[in-house]
Amino acid sequence: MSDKEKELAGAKVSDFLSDGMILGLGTGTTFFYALKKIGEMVKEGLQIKAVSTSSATDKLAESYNVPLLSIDDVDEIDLTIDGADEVDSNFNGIKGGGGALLFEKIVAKSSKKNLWVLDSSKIVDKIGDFPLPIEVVPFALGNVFKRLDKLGYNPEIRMNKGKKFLTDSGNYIIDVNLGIIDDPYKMEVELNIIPGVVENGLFLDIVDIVVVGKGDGVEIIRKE
Ligand code: A5P
Repeated sequence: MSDKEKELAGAKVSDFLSDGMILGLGTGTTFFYALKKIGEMVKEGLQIKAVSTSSATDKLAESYNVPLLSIDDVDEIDLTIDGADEVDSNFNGIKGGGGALLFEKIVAKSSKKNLWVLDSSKIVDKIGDFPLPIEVVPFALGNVFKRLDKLGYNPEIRMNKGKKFLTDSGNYIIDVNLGIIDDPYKMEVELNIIPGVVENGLFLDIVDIVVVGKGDGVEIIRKE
């Protein structure tokens, strides 16, 4: 993981922005650099409005004077920019390392285009090495945990400073350690039909453009 690569990828978003756009704003340490660049461009006169995916991004966007809209105020988002935890060659990924997967997926699926900014460590042959986050309503936490354990998915309740990590929706997160996910489409359905599961961090057929910081440069990979 390299901060320089994150910064290079984040700054490259300038190539994809134009006046009048409605943007989706992701969450995370790589997206931070993208938002910094968006903030600079807004300061220089870029006219955009944006929908945020987390309370952390709300605060940052406000500090950069990026005008925010509620998702209810927009029919469609032109471009959502976000980070990711892993991406494979089929443009499928895992997200939610920062815990914002639910709002991120809602915003991503309401967008005409999705662009991810990454450092080069996030590109993998097959996704699944990164623990897959599953957002669960509090009532079902123990119940869902037991089901995932029985399935052999090595669940762990996400913690933060000694307390259970709480999402912006007031839910908890269980991370499952799967190794390699051979069939992510089957896995997505299998997880989301468990009662009490709100969403999982598999982002399949969502991203269109991946901007990867690589050493001193940036590679742009587009889905055909
Ligand atoms: C937030 O919940 C996540 O989906 C992030 O977008 C993802 O974890 C990537 O974050 P970093 O850029 O901080 O690694």
